[in-house]
Amino acid sequence: MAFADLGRLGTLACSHADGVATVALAREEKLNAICADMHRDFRTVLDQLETDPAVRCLVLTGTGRAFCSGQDLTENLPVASDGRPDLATALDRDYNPLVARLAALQIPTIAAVNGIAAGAGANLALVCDIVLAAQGASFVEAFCRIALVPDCGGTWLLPRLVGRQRALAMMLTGEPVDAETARDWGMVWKVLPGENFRDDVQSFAARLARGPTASFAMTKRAVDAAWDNTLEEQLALERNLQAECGRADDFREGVAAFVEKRPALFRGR
Ligand code: LHQ
Repeated sequence: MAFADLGRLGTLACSHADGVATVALAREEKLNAICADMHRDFRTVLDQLETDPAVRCLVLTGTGRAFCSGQDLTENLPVASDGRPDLATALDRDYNPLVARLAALQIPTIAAVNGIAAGAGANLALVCDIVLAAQGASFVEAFCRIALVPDCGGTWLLPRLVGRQRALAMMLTGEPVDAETARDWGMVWKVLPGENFRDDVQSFAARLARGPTASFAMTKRAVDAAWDNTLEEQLALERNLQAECGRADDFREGVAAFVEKRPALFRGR
């Protein structure tokens, strides 16, 4: 099976066009709250995204007026032997693998935040490579409102994007941050008008899907490794990745296209 064959998959609406896989959270009545069924559907989708060479960019978005309201708070969570909620199991089994697999994808990932992104929903957006937000969208680190710590990598991602103070202020107050502020703080790449949001996102994503996918994957790897590397280590990594790019078909095509004054036709290899 290919990603393009998935179609509507329980709680996720999947579509494929021009190398772009779009996965839309589809539980509108609960603002796309994440439930156990959605985790099951995500596992199926990720199996395809990780292996389907026709997919060269992922767009994660929401149906209806919200992006995602985080964990479905009306759903029964795992229970420990003493009868209290066992949130570690929810993270070990569902959320942490989801975040880790999204972060490890070898294609550009875009969060198209069409409306409110709360709790785990906000942090799922931030784990994507590029966040596009519609005017009127907002981000809420809602965990403090129910006496939880931010999860889904939020405590790792948000301070890196906006700095410690803004991250902590969002996490300790639970105040929503609007799309324009999120852009000014570095959580969002661009804010787009709401009317044509889905078309504009598709055009942007299709441009990335036509790009040199293998070198994009290496760029992601280099940027992610940089957090823990010295400059010297990073220079060595860049050297090795550049050596690999230099041997690839897309480099030859990129240079040929430049010399011939025509657009490059990258095949992602
Ligand atoms: C919802 C939800 C929702 C169910 C709206 N669940 N129904 C990980 C591991 C394990 C355990 C715990 O958590 C986690 C990670 C997390 O994500 S914790 C954080 C969970 N999320 C939240 O705390 C946010 C809860 N939602 C809200 O605060 C508001 O709904 C927001 C600010 C998102 C939107 O507010 P409004 O625009 O005013 O909409 P609304 O509140 O009226 O919601 C519309 C409907 O959606 C409503 O249902 P109803 O039947 O009354 O129309 C809500 O109950 C439902 N809904 N979020 N997470």
